[in-house]
Amino acid sequence: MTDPAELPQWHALVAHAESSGGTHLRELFDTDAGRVERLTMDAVDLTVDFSKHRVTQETMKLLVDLAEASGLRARTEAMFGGEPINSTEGRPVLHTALRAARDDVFTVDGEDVVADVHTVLDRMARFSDRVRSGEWLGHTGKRIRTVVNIGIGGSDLGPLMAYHALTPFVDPDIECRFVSNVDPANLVDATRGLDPEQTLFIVASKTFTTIETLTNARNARAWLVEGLGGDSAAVAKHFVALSTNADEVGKFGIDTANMFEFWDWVGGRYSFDAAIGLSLMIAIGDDAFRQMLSGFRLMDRHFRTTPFEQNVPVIAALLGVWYRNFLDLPTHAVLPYSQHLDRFPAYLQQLDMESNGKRVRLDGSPVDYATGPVVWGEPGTNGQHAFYQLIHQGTTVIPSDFIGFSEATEDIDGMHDLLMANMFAQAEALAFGKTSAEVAAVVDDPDLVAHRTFAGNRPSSVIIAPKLTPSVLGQLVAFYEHKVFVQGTIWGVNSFDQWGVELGKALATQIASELSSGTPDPAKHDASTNALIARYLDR
Ligand code: G6Q
Repeated sequence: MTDPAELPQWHALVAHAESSGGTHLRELFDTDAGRVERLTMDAVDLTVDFSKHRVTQETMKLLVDLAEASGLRARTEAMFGGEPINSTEGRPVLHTALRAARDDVFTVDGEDVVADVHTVLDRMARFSDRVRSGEWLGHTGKRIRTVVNIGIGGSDLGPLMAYHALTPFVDPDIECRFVSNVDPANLVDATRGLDPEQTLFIVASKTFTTIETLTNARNARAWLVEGLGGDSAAVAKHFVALSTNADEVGKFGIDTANMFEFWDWVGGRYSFDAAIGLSLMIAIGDDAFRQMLSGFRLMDRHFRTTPFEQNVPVIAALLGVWYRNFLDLPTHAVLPYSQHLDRFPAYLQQLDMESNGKRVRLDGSPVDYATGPVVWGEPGTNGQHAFYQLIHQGTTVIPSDFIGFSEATEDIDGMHDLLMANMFAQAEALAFGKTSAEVAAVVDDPDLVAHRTFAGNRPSSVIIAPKLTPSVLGQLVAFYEHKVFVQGTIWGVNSFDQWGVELGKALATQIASELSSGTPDPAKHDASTNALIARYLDR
């Protein structure tokens, strides 16, 4: 397949970066009066100010040329058209069908899947209504007060992130907790203080073979049965499953009537708008959940139909490619100015790094250019008092996304203005800095001038939406999903597999049997691992 680094459009960007990549944002703003208007774009309810990026009109044109040359249009249509673009697993990639309207059509092997999607959504809605209203009763006849989602990776990060994000929409009578880690502390903490009679466990696992999830689920079942006097019939009213694998769900002992299915054309990290979102739906209700889906759908339409020059996920992706491949910047920060988005950076970390952390192209040939960046972040303003020092004055330039909202979901005495003032100030300071002449004019001690100078020229996007509603959350997530897809397309990698997790899993299974039997098998490992195992067993 085509090596993108061999394309003339790539070479043009290399040359362009050499000749103009260092131009300071101060100069870019001083010489281009139309810049802010031209580089501020709308997508549904999101407004994104891309003007503080180190790009000119020429840069943007060359990047769009690269997108065209990469076959982005054809691959986008192949994704929406249900073609098996996840070629290493031979599967279509149709998370966009999960938020289809009832009369939309998405086909897999010639069969429309939208009716199936809505059948499951309607079942989820009936179930969550029953739990929320108190009609669904536990084994001893009491209503459910706590829902514990047991899942990991894509079966955890999405519902957890969204549950935090939509806190103001959560039913105060039902609490959700999340167990993911095989560290026993996670399950112990999540069940602490809970009444088994009023607890519902949701076992969320696409494959239903994930060791962490099944281990936690088995121990949760033991906790429940013991708490209910040893009656294993209690499982029926206290365990439901979210999975593609009915056989394994049945073997675990959950009635498949209490299983909410999804399909192998949904990747784990793209699945919380499918059945994996059941805990969220119970928390916020069916209506709010569907508003979230409509937000996803509106962003899908923006992505599929808007010309590249105004297409917000495409532009965000191209800027990321510009920094990663042409200005050699290895990381990307996501900095939400919203406490409710505290898990959003972690969620995006998986979405981006598991999707584009690849070193071979679709055809298996090695890449000779950088692919996915390291994605990281924390909410502001907290990050300002911790790691922003490095973003402002460190030796690594870190392109950043600031995310904020015009209106607080719940304000107290103007606090929201202070929050947003900080966000605007950070983006301004990063871009324009403070010159040594400006510092010298106000600082008495000349020895401090260098320390107090800010070079600036540090790029960021500022993403603003009216309010963090379910619809806006859907829009934000779909925006990043499509951004990641565009970058994967340009790099020619498969953004939908994750073979990188396999080797560690296989080795852990081997070592787990050595630890539980107390019998190390040195022939299986290197000297360092053998020494660590021996030390652990010598406790
Ligand atoms: C996501 C990955 C991975 C997956 C977990 C859980 O895209 O595939 O994070 O979600 O490994 O897998 P199960 O849902 O099958 O338990």
